[in-house]
Amino acid sequence: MSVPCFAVVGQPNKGKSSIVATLAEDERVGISPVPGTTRLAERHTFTVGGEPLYTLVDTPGFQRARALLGWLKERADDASQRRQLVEQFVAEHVNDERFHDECELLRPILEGAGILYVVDGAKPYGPEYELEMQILQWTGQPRMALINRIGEGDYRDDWRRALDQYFSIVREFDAVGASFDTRLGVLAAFAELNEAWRPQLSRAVQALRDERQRRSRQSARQIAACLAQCLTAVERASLKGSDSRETLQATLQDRLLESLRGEEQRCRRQVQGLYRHERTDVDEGVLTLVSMDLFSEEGWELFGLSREKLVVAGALGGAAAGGGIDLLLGGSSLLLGTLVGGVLGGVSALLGGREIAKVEVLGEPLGGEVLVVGPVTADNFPWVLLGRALTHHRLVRERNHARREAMSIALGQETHIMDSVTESHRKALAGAFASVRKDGAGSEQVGRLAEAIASLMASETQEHGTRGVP
Ligand SMILES: Nc1nc2c(ncn2[C@@H]2O[C@H](COP(=O)(O)OP(=O)(O)OP(=O)(O)O)[C@@H](O)[C@H]2O)c(=O)[nH]1
Ligand SMILES: [Mg+2]
Repeated sequence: MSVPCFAVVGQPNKGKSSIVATLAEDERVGISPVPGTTRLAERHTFTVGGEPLYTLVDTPGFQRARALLGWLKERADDASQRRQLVEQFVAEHVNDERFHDECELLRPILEGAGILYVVDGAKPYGPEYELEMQILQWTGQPRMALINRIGEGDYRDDWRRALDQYFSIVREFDAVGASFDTRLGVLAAFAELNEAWRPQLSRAVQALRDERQRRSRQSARQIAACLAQCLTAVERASLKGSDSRETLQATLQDRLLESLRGEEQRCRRQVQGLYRHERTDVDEGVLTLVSMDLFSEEGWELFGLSREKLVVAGALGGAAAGGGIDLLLGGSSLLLGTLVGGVLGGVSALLGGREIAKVEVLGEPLGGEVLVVGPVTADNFPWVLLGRALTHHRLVRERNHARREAMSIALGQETHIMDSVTESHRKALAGAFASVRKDGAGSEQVGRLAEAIASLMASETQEHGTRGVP
């Protein structure tokens, strides 16, 4: 069976390429405010697990609809000849620069693609559009119209009245902001266009749903692995060299922070990869707010490091780890915060004087001593990391592939993970954190953590549905 194929057509700059990018989940599609960006018809096939589900063809906009329709009308005696005439037009004008764009956009339709005609519902309707609609009608292919509003104006009712004359299905579709459910709705509407496509498109809708769940579960695993790494990370170096202990300790602390940041970055790239948003990752600046310094006070505040919340997190997650380690070290641990300076000092103060990370000197079997910095023992640390990871995941999951601007979190609007986590999730997570801290980042501990995170994500999705970022 051939893969259902749709040509996305319309005037220049109406969001055709944006619709292709969103529906095909392809962030490489060229989109820009400059009219005439798309010059050639280009196929984008949406696949899941290597299986092609449907194809969208991005096309250049109509440029000379009046001349084209004039040509057709001059030659048509009756309706039965219309399609054949459109074919003849394209055959005769392949090398005619004046009709380059028309030939490009008509060719995939004549090859069997369904038509998705895109208009901008923020701009007034005008009779010039009718020329295009007639040309499309003459191809005889199944047709559907999408009203994409670019801007504040609202002429949707006028558009509907006109489009209803030429298209069996008319839908509104926000190319840039459409939710996952809206996307599925459009695919279901495609299925109504042509009986033959129905089984494959139903399959595509199901595959998309399954894929979305798979991505969530995989993301939970990635986040769990990242958290486990961060909770167990240590840096060590021999005290033999010429550096003073203070200098060496500062170096190791820097290295530890660097490795934690690296771990978080790596996790984000993996999550974005799962959602086909690899490109967003290329520009680190794109994630400015999300990628804020792990150890700056703002970073902690972003996820609501208030005293009460800290107490909650501490009581549930950190009591065993914190107390146990202090005992184990017999007082040799130091307050990492006081050493890193003001910024961490602030955090440390909030922590009520408890250490942020372990620092100790160990004897080596062959003599000499090593300085070990880490792991981070602060109670709230895993919660902060998890809050950041979940926020990032939510942004990525809801982001359409037509968006080209930076992905950012509006500071202060984000709620703390503690506010939305139920008691049972909180307990499961706290237990999983404690077990990683106690027994290390082995597959059993990571698996347990992944399960707790996946279960939290699933409840979030149920609560928020598949709407945008809360
Ligand atoms: N706010 C908003 N902007 C949109 C929407 N759809 C498209 N745009 C913007 O409109 C501009 C044109 O979008 P494209 O998808 O490149 O339009 P096109 O129809 O493919 O244009 P050509 O290839 O030039 O024919 C881009 O700057 C998009 O970001 C939308 O739904 N909302
Ligand atoms: Mg385009």
